[in-house]
Amino acid sequence: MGSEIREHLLALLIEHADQFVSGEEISRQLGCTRTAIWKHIDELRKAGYEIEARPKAGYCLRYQPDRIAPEEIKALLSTRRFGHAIHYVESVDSTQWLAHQGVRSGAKEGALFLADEQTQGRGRMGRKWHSPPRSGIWMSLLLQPQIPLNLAPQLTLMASVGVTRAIRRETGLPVTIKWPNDLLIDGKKVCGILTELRGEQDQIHYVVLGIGMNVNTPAASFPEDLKTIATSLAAESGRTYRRAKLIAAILEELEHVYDLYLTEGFEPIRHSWESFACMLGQSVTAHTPQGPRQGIARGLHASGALLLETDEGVVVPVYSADIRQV
Ligand code: BT5
Repeated sequence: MGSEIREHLLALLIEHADQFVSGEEISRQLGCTRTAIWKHIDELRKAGYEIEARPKAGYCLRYQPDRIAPEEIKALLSTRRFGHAIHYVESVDSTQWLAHQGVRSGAKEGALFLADEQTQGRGRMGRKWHSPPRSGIWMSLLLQPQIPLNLAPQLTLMASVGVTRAIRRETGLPVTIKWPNDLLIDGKKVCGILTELRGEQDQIHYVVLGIGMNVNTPAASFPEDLKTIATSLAAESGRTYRRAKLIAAILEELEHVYDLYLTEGFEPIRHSWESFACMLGQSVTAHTPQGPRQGIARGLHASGALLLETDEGVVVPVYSADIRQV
């Protein structure tokens, strides 16, 4: 109950940031006493918010720390279901693990699991994902699409379209997509997407969509092996971003693109994906489990596979590979 009131109070202060809201108005909107409000203001201050209090004028939010606790995100969210349930922890091995656990405890589609730090963040095929404290977005979203198992790879592409739109909308940075799941700025990786699913026979039980994004990470702080291949939104733009605002935008764009996918299928997603793709028309090497293949990246197959035109002029679909520009 207390945290719900605090969520409302924060939402109200954020809505009127840099303006005074009277104690009377707050207690009317929240349906609680002036003493209760004072207690919640005190707690928000302890969490790092600067809230000015003036007799007669009321309360005014002067500074918000870059927190990603549920109330921060919910105050900015306008989705119908994504992110309505948020499970936040300060530190965890992997938010993917939190989400799989969440399903066992009854979490539903749209539930979000996020952390300020991951100690064992993971990428695809057992690779590691560097997830230092408070500088990025490390989150996992639960989906339960009623689609056949063989269409699951389309979900990663769908997600990369949604996340690209969110970054472009919030930052104006020229993010592009490298097949299948890398979001790049100027050739460097700013975000990766990991889709893990559980299913049986031909039916998907659920999907955990993991999103890792470097937001305020200073370029110099990346480990040596990432310095030349990774970047952050802040490193590219020279300014910092509020992670809660980015998360709200990601959830909104993801919900929009997911609903489009469920109602109209993959075709509109395929078009958007191609408009954001960074290597189409270029010579690439696809490092597949069967060995390297060279060709020109031509676009997306209806299944989500990458279409590669070989030297012999034959167009072949590539289902699993790491792509490098030649
Ligand atoms: C990915 O794998 O790009 C998927 C990353 C998904 C991370 C999210 S965070 C929330 C959720 N919880 C998790 O535990 N995971 C998900 P892949 O395509 O395999 O790329 C991994 C490679 O990217 C590594 O081998 C490094 O070369 C590079 N890399 C690692 N950390 C990075 C970072 N922070 N920024 C950019 N590149 C990174």
